[in-house]
Amino acid sequence: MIDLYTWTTPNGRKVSIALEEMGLPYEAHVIDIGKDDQFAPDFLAISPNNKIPAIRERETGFHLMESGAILLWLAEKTGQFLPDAQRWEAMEWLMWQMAGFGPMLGQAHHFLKFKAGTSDYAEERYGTEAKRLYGVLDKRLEGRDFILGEYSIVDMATWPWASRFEWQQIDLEAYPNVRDWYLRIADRPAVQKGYDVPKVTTPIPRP
Ligand SMILES: N[C@@H](CCC(=O)N[C@@H](CS)C(=O)NCC(=O)O)C(=O)O
Repeated sequence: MIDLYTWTTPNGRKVSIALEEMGLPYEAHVIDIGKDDQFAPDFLAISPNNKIPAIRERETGFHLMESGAILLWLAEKTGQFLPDAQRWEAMEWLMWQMAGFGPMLGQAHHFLKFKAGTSDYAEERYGTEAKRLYGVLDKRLEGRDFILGEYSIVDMATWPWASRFEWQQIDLEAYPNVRDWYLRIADRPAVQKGYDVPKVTTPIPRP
């Protein structure tokens, strides 16, 4: 049994989607980052960077923070969604997501949505960077159904960030390979279940 400490954000949804896809038993615990739950000493003991998601394996006490590390651990544990022959390609695109198609889009959320109008410079910088990243993903998906060809933890890491395309002022019609990939994944029952963890918010956005 895996305890998942999470909230209704892209980084949290990566892990609930993976747990659903892998069919692993888990219990989700709410860490409401709007209420500073992430600073509680019990949570900091497993997530010293005070960020969700984090997991703990109940039987062994083994715990992990950082969504990319968690996805890799789950994939290795179950032998699913991390093709041996493409291990380093998976690392390459997972690191791309963790370092770019996540942190940069997070900045876009702040300056294009939450604090729109406060900094022309930041809006231009992160708006342009968001479009550049979607362009990179669109090119990668040319001739592929998923980022590695077959569905993998790399898609599970990347898709939840794309599900905020409206916040990022991204028109998915301008990135047709991304749009088709996005909808292909949105139609998966495990993704729909994982999206609603730890609680139901809005329906999955569709272009
Ligand atoms: N690199 C981390 C980032 C996690 C992250 O940024 N989590 C956010 C929510 S999506 C958070 O917990 N923020 C709370 C805070 O910064 O205090 C990961 O991928 O797990």
